[in-house]
Amino acid sequence: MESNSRRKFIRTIGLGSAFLALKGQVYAASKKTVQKPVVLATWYNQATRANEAAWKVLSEQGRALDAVEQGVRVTESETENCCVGLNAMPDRDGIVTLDACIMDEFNNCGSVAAIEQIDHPISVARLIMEKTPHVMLVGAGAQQFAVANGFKLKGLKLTPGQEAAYKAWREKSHYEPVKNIEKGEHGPFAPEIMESGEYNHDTIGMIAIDSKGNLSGACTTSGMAYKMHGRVGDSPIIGAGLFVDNEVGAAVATGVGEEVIRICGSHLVVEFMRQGLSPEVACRKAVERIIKKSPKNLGDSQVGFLAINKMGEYGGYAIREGFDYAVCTSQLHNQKVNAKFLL
Ligand code: SD4
Repeated sequence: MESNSRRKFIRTIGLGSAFLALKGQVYAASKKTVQKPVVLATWYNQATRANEAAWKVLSEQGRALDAVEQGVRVTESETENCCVGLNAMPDRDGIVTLDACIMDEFNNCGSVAAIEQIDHPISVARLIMEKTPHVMLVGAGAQQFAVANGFKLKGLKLTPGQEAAYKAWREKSHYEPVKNIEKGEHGPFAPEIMESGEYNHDTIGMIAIDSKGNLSGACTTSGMAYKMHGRVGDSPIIGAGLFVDNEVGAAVATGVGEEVIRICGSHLVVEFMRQGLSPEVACRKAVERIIKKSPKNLGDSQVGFLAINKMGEYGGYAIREGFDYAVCTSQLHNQKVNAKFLL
């Protein structure tokens, strides 16, 4: 009897102190001003136009999910980028295949990989999230689902520059996915691609917090130019290219997807934020993890992460120099940020 009431007392004390600790955290959080809405997207040059569309939704008290979908659709429609939407660089068989994913504040997520002839893979991903019991559809099945839901099949539209670069590449079809930095081998992009000027990192990853304080994210890409047909990168993989936890924050990745997948990059960033790290430090620690875990494979590969937390604080980090992003808040209109880097 005595020991029963002692146990009860200990349980009560335990619960009491847990409650106090929790109250302390809530209090500490509530003393900070939450900045909202906020939207940020990868690669400044393309992000500004995408952010405009997202900001329109957010500034009208819209939902972050709608903002990120509308935002990245802008990039999917553009003709001047090489790696998003149907105007993207083809794979090594000359076929454009697209990857995308989206995640909302309720832990819903949808993803599409290796889809062909569909101009807005992000909206297909959203439909998969909202209309099916599944998270991910790929290839022919994804296209079939898109067409059944009103998407029209569109032809390939390589620009003359892309056409010329592809033809030049076909002459040697140089493809070297495996690399060993100690032997001086290059990264997954053949030197012809890097030197052609046709390659740039044009995946768009966008994360946002809306005026209600809810988070969402979207990511869309054609992946690597001249990749093997059927290759899927990190961008449509929930947890790698994108992850959202509405209690904590959201993160998105860009760069060489194989490196991001190996460490479950975006999920890792969110988990670092859960441990109390700022978005920038969380991104830096994920970059450190890539460098630590891929010492032989890294070559000259680039990876960048962006993150935002529940307070609307944001940040980014990259393996090397050159990763930039654009941010919109009530104070900043498409502010350019050059991400810090490690190598
Ligand atoms: C991929 N992460 O397919 C994408 C490519 C990318 O900027 O982000 N490029 O690996």
